[in-house]
Amino acid sequence: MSAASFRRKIFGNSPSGPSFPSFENAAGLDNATISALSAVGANGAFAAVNHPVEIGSPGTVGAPPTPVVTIAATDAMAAETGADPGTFRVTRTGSTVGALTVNYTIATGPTQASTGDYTPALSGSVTIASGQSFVDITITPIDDALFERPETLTLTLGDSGSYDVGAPAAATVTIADNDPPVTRIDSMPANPSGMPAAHFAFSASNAGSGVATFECSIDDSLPVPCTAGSVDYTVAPGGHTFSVPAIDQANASNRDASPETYAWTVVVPPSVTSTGFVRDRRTATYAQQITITNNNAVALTGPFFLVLDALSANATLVNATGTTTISAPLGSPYITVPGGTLAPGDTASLVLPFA
Ligand SMILES: [Ca+2]
Ligand SMILES: [Ca+2]
Ligand SMILES: [Ca+2]
Ligand SMILES: [Ca+2]
Repeated sequence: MSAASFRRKIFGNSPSGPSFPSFENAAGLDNATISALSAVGANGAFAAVNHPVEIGSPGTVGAPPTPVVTIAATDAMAAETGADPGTFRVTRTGSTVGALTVNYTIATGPTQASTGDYTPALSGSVTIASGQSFVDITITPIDDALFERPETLTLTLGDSGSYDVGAPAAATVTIADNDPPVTRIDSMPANPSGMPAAHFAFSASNAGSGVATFECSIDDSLPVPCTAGSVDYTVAPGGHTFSVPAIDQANASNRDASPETYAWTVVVPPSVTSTGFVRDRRTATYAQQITITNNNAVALTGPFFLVLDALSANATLVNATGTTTISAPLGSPYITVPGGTLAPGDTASLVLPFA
């Protein structure tokens, strides 16, 4: 029962006529439409001392009760698709006479929507009009192109001298995203590559606040999760294809419809054969013919480096490119065969003259 005080009133003689009804005002409303009549004994209605049928009703003396304000999300789900709005309702108790301005704060943080995610911009206060017990705040998502997580907009009521904050004091609208992640391959092996090891790194190129996961496939194998954003393979010589789509972690059906792919070829070094040493009687020098064969399905481009690891004694290479003196068995001497392209299956020969 609300705080109230009563005064005993001695009524004088009542006018003749029918009995006077009383009214039910248990809520203590001012200027409210009377909707129910009271009988003596109900809701504090009493009979006048000097008249058997005249009754009175208690009234409130003093200030009306402070209104209590609450907030709720009457439409908690909003979405970029179709500009599906979300709505908060701020409600007050008690009298609806006079406007009431209510303050609120807008939550911030990594999971919260920001001002670029919805319209209109919220001011931090809203006014319940005179005669109204509530006001609605409706926001409409902005259909941007960013890949985002489901973002929340949380409003929390702030107290003021004009009202008390009741429960619930906070409400949340969630904005569903409609943009799948777009896949980007950030690092990959060279093409062609002389290395069997292949490292790939990838990411979502239209990254907003969304969290992407990935599925990797090599040479049309069954895709497997590669959530770390990178993957390593060891592959045989030959042609290979890598494929990866980015997927919305919050909604697996929201995936990049056109995965990124990368094709590359792993090559083996050209094979090398040589003749034995042949002595030229006129010049009294020795020569060795070297043949290089490209056994790959792709062309190889020089320069090529030939390691001469079978020398049994020091030798001097005459007119060779890159190195003139070969010392053995010190280290691994090599000569450079200059640039040029070896088509698949092609051979190239050179003669190494030794002094
Ligand atoms: Ca909605
Ligand atoms: Ca957005
Ligand atoms: Ca969108
Ligand atoms: Ca978006």
